[in-house]
Amino acid sequence: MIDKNIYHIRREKLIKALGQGVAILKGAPEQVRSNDTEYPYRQDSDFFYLTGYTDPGAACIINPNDKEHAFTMYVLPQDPKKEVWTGWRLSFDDTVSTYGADQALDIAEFEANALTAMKTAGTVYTNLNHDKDHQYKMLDQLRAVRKEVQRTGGGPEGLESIGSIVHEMRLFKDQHEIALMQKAADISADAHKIAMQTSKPGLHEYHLQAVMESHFVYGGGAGPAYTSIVGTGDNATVLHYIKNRDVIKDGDMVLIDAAAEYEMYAADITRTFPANGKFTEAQRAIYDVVLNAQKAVIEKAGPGVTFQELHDLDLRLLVEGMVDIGLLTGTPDEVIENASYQEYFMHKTGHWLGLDVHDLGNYMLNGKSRVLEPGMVFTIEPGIYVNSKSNAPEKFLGIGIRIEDDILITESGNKNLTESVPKEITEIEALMAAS
Ligand SMILES: [Mn+2]
Repeated sequence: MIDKNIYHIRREKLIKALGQGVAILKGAPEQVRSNDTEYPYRQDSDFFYLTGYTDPGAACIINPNDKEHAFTMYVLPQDPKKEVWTGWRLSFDDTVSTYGADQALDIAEFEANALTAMKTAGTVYTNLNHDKDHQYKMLDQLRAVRKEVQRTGGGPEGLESIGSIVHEMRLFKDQHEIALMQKAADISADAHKIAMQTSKPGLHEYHLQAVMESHFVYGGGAGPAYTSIVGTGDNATVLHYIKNRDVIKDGDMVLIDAAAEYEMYAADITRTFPANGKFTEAQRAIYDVVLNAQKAVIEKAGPGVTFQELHDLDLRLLVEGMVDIGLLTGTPDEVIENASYQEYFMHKTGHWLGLDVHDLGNYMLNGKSRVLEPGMVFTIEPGIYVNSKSNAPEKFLGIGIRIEDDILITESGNKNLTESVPKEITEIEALMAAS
């Protein structure tokens, strides 16, 4: 049962921002997987955020200039023969009452009505996602409407991304969203603990992927929020390693970056642990550097701090640690200046998290790094990756470590949504020894 009021409040905010503009939005298209079968359907995040609608074949027009029908949903009409194959569809009346629309119409009427709505709009807002067919169609219609403007003097000036309004809204999570994100985090946290308890040399990377993804679904999630990364040994040093086919070898570290999507919201967790349950000295040395940086950055995260300040602290601590253990030479200042750290740490400290795992919203405002505010959720995920081809001391080769948690900014500081997954060496070793 969807709480239509949540989406109504969001549309009200959107309508204020639209001014004379009109939002003409299309749901995500279905994607063919092979021949006549499709990938599991997932709604476009912006479309979902404003409507709560998760089925394929939909569109909507949010038009403040239409006093009677400010919010019109366009959906697939009922068709018993097709519904037997793909699932029951709501009637137009039930669509209106379920989603709080002012009217629901056949999707076949969408394009013509979009054209009409454009004629009285100041600016036309639409989704600029991967659905290029929709965007070309919108441009065609805009061109047609602009021709008339020559004579009438009215009409839209241009096409703008709905993201320019909605992504800023999505950056601030309401209580409803935070509850869903906590649930996604909890399911994912449990799955990480299961993976640690399952790991042993001789299994394959995919065995750990399997137990985790099984738990994502068992826990009520839709499945992975992004392609699961389970990398052992040198594979852990490849940032987006997703093959997950290798044997887990004794003495390897296992890096797992995997998390569930729950009710459209993503979690994003990385943990790294020794395959056999005991850290070697070299593994412990690098791990401590990453963990120390990660904990310090979490400690600092709170209202008033900028995203850049978190990254600067992260980089400083990682570099100091890498110099300390002999992974890098020179003073920390020199290493930061000459960027030699980039051999081992080559990504940012984190990213926004929400409906999308790499959630939308700007990291910079007016050319300056964004100041954190309550309701923002993002990851903190320092890492050190020493691949076997690098110039590091022998003992460090083939060790990749990342530790990632999901952080909600609160009035007083922050809340770590994923703190229930062990990350202290003693905790990890204890959990693995007990299984
Ligand atoms: Mn991440």
